[in-house]
Amino acid sequence: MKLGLGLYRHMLTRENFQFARQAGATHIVAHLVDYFRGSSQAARDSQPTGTDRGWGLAGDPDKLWTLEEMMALRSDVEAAGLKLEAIENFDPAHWHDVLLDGPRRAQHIENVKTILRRMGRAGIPMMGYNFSIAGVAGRTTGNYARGEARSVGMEGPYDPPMFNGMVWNMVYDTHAPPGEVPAITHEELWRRLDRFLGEVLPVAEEAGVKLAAHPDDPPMPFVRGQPRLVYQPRFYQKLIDLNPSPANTLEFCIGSLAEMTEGDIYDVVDDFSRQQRLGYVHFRNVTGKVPTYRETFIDDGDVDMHRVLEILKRNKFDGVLVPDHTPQMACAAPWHSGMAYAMGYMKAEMKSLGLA
Ligand SMILES: [Mn+2]
Repeated sequence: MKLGLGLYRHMLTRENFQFARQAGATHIVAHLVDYFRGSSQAARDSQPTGTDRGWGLAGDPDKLWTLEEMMALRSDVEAAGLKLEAIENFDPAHWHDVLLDGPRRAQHIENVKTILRRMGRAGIPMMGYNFSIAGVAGRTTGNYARGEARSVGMEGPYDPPMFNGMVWNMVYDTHAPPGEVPAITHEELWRRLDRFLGEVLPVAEEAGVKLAAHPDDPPMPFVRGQPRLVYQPRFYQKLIDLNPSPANTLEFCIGSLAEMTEGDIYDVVDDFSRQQRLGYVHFRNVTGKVPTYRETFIDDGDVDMHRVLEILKRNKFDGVLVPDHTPQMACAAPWHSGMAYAMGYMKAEMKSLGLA
């Protein structure tokens, strides 16, 4: 089992790679989407939360991530003594009509295939994604965590309408006509996912890249009136069963899974790690369940993280764990200190189990 760190796009710097290495990480998960672009949010050093207009503006629809930039990123990561394990999340600008089943769908499927082929050539083995229309929306921030640390949570359902030109909690079209994105059914969303996996997984396999699906965050049946796919653990099984490709794996988020109202988190970890379907793991803790939960320090939530690691060890999971999110600590470097705390804890737990 390996310790990694996830870095947002603007954090993909030599200094942060060194920081990751210093905190004991051996792997990096890189976000290439700039979630904060054009946003009024001041805090780029925290996870994005946004407004009812989403996090920020999606990227350039005509500029896919190039092979050159992927190779440069990999080489920068390796220069710091680390490995680049995954890219996390597609840019809504590149694939919005796959999610929305819109007029540019065929082009957007080609975009995804092109990205996967380039990742394969650049030697990046994993692509984390989240097949969601409303995306990571509806969370609040507050001094929720131990010692009044600033953290993220949910305080009830979130169903304001989703404006035209938005998907996945970002704006991809600033000139979209007024109005709302019509709601679809859960069945329709599953149909879209099935079609996507059927078209894209063979290309992923050929490229030597695995797709890894994040569950819904927050795991509500609906957000902004839009249905969600994986808001209970049993829907993760449905996703796996949709397509037997070995490239059909999970971006296994302990936090989101623990926020779900069904299932026992330890059984869930056992179940999916036993099936060898974990791509990589978001290793974070939480207290409460939807629609009222709070993200906590790693040792301070409902989940016994040591027990989770024991189960992963027993089932011989050999992939990467990243802290995902942590509360912000009261100092000059709130994000970094939160991450350093989580990684130190993880490293110690892994050592105690003979895993690091
Ligand atoms: Mn996560």
